[in-house]
Amino acid sequence: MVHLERRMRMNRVSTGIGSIDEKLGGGFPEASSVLLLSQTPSEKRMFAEQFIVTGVRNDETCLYVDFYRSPSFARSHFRRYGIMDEENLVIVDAVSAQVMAPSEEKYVVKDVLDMDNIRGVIQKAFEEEKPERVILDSLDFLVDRYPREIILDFWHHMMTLSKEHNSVFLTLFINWIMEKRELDALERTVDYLLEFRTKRMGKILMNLVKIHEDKELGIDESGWIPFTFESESGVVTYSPRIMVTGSANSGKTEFIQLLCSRSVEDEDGLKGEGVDRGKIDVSSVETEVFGVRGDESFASTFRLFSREVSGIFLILDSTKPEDIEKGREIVASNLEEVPLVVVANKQDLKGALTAEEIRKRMELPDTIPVVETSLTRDGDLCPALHSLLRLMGAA
Ligand SMILES: Nc1nc2c(ncn2[C@@H]2O[C@H](COP(=O)(O)OP(=O)(O)OP(=O)(O)O)[C@@H](O)[C@H]2O)c(=O)[nH]1
Ligand SMILES: [Mg+2]
Repeated sequence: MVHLERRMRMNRVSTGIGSIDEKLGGGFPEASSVLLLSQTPSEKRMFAEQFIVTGVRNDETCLYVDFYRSPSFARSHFRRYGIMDEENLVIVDAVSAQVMAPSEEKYVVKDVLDMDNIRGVIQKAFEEEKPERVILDSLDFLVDRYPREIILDFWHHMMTLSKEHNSVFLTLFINWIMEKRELDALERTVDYLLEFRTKRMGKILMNLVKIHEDKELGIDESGWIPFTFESESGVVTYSPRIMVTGSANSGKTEFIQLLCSRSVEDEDGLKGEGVDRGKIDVSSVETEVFGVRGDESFASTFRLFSREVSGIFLILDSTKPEDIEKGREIVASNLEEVPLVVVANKQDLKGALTAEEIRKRMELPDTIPVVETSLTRDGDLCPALHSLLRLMGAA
């Protein structure tokens, strides 16, 4: 408990990604260790770069131990984040010697097959530069070349050095070789585990990160958080989005309110009157749901933002033939072929057309499901939701 209180009071080191800092309580605590882990290649490095760029801009000394990229190539990557004072970026060059190229860096590993050489160069860099932030890129490079005990010994040495110098230490690791038991042991030695993966949702390829924290901090692990790179801001997080559209009075608001009663968070009063917005959990990814009336201007506005939408519910009042005509236009304006499900609503009313009749009238291809609902009678959205998630590849 004393330990916990001490940790909570510690200075926080910003990751440079607003929503991640928020979840971490301001950033990683000083002197903490973080494992960036994935099972397949993913965008872990982008996260590490953002972390370094944030430090460099904050006038902190940042040490980047790179076994994979030449220093000039690494620096060109850092420049994508915009202007910064590169004086604060110290690269331990473990690449030039591998390709027998000269190096202009101050710290150079001459022989990556000599562990004493690696350890010596890094230790010297720690002692002379006293870095606030350190990246090891990466552990898998070493796993391919050294026996397990030697790597673990080296890695613990790195962690000790970081604690001594109050540095936040991030290690990148693609694990395709360690067994679960070994990996668990590795995870237990770090303060934070950040898991990365890449997943396709709709047409969008998402980079996802999930934060697991030191249990002593008493904070639960996060869901999967999608992130991307934007040239102005660097790494940013976002929510996938599902659009609910259809004619006036078809049941959009009712639909969103029922769907989002399973909402994970409600912090900005999402269920208020007239607010067509909510959040749901789609395979552990927080997904935004929003309503847009399918009126005259729909096709032209939709063209502008359709790429940012992962799925569409088209809600029809099944008793209104004019709704069905409007629905045809909406389907026709979905040029990007965003996954779409037609919801044949108000099935409880007399004269409601069946899903099959609607399919015929709209001349829908088999790839677009039509699902009957009666929101005010049973409010069962499961078949509609399941159909869309299947199309989005998320079910
Ligand atoms: N009988 C019946 N009424 C429904 C059903 N679904 C929605 N309604 C009713 O239809 C009316 C319109 O529903 P809303 O959810 O407000 O429709 P909307 O699409 O958001 O309408 P606008 O925001 O005006 O475009 C409300 O009175 C709902 O209670 C249904 O399945 N059956
Ligand atoms: Mg409405």
